[in-house]
Amino acid sequence: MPSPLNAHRARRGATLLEVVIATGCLTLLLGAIGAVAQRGRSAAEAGVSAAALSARAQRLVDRIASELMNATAESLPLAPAVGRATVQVDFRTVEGFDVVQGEIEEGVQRRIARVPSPEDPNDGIDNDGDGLVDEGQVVLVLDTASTPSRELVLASDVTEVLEGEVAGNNVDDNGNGLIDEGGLSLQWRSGGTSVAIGATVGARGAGGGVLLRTVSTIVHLRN
Ligand SMILES: [Ca+2]
Ligand SMILES: [Ca+2]
Ligand SMILES: [Ca+2]
Ligand SMILES: [Ca+2]
Repeated sequence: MPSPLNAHRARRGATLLEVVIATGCLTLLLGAIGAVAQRGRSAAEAGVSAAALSARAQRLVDRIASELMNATAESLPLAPAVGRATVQVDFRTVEGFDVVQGEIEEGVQRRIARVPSPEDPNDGIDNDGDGLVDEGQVVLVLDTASTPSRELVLASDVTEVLEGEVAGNNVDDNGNGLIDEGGLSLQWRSGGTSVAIGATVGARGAGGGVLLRTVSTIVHLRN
């Protein structure tokens, strides 16, 4: 029969063993929870970046459309050649109506243009290592005659060419009717009374691959 002292030691030994086992179980459990949480986080990040990228492309196209919606058709430069699009448009918006002269009052000349990114100059190399080669920005110049120029960056990470297109090969690779169109694609339609807008933005997804999102719309101009 164990003495009270031995019984106490046995009980203490069991308690230590239980603590070791419990700690081991807890470590495994925490590890499993951590792995699940990590997987959940990666999935969420991938989902968010794809959704965020879609939203950025949509916001860019919506903003360009809202600018051009009030532009007068006469203020646009000559239309690009058939089957070609441009990455820049100068325009004037309707500011009011002069009842004495009986004519529309136009505002200052504005410009929407895709320009090279400061971090990734146009040299065929992905200088900033973001997975996009020669991506650019789309800017809105508020007054083309103003010095220094006042401009807003409407979007960054606008690709060099529209999604599916290969630059400079004189072929319509993505089959949208335009040859070698840029990541911002502007094309006059219906004799210059509407403009087709397309834009592709890109970013590196959580999995390391490059995500692209393209949005397009057609806006009818003021006559
Ligand atoms: Ca880049
Ligand atoms: Ca570059
Ligand atoms: Ca094309
Ligand atoms: Ca091409």
